[in-house]
Amino acid sequence: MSLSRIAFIQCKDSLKFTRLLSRRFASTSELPKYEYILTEKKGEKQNVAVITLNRPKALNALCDGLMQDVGDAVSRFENDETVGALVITGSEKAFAAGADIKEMQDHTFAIAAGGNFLGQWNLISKCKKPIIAAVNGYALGGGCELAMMCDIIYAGDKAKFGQPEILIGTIPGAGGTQRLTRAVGKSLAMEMCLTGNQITADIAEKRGLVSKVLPPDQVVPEAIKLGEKIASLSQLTVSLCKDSVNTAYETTLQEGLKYEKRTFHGTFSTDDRKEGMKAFIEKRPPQFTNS
Ligand code: DAK
Repeated sequence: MSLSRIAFIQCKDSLKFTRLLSRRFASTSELPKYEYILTEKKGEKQNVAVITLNRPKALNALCDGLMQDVGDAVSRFENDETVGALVITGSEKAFAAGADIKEMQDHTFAIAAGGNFLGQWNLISKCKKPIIAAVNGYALGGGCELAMMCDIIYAGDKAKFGQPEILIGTIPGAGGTQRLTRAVGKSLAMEMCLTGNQITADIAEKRGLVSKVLPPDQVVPEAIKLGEKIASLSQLTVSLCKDSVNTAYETTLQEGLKYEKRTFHGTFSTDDRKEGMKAFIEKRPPQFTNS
């Protein structure tokens, strides 16, 4: 009897176990077939990974299984040397309508606070490679928070951003009160978190939550183009730069400036910094080696 057959019989939650098995034996280059997401490599050089949330009947509600899929795919693409940037997107109707309320409804405080409840979420914000959120439709609650965990947000002109947790008796739990406040300022963040009011893509752009608003069918292609541009640069320098920008959220201005300067100095020990400057002076495109 095959290993997977034994697993099927022995495991109470056979579906979960089979998913684990398929991940365990899949190589980095060969991605497993996920239950809740689609993955592909796009761009002329196939160096942009696209993760599409694919749970349309629930408006991509972020159940634990979906977030495990996303976490697993992000980790694999992070370790895939051929990938220079990631895009996370959803459908035209919903990027994601939040964490799965049906899954959470019976949780006790002990379950929510302990164990590994929604434990995969942190993997996204810890990824060293740039992640672009390509948002169409609803980005609500955990959906808005997932987009904000990404490094850049492109939005379709019908996208809606909101933190409606207050309407179901709870508060944002994955950055809605923190990242949103830093992005749009206290007054608008307060209004959104205290009322559940949604904002349009235009307002989100005006307030700095998203960097570009596009017609819905252009959001993913433009995000991929942006990813290609980033992927064409030194991946080593890109990850240092991402780290330095993120440090702005974690520290004082003086400490941040010191960190930035040290990182800048550090680039002088890399081949790619030498090559970049040499290529500029020789008026030719640089050949980065990520070293
Ligand atoms: N969860 C589960 N199912 C959902 C859902 C959600 N968040 N959002 C939508 N659905 C389901 C609906 O139940 C419905 O399913 P059926 O009834 O057909 O079975 C289907 O998707 C279609 O939804 P509607 O019929 O409601 O569609 P409408 O177009 O009328 O309305 C809507 C769309 C997005 C306005 C509405 O569905 C809505 O208000 N959804 C809920 C939005 C919401 O409250 N989101 C916040 C959830 S709390 C954490 C990480 C994350 C979080 C917290 C902590 N840690 C790491 C600690 C996040 C928390 C949240 O996001």
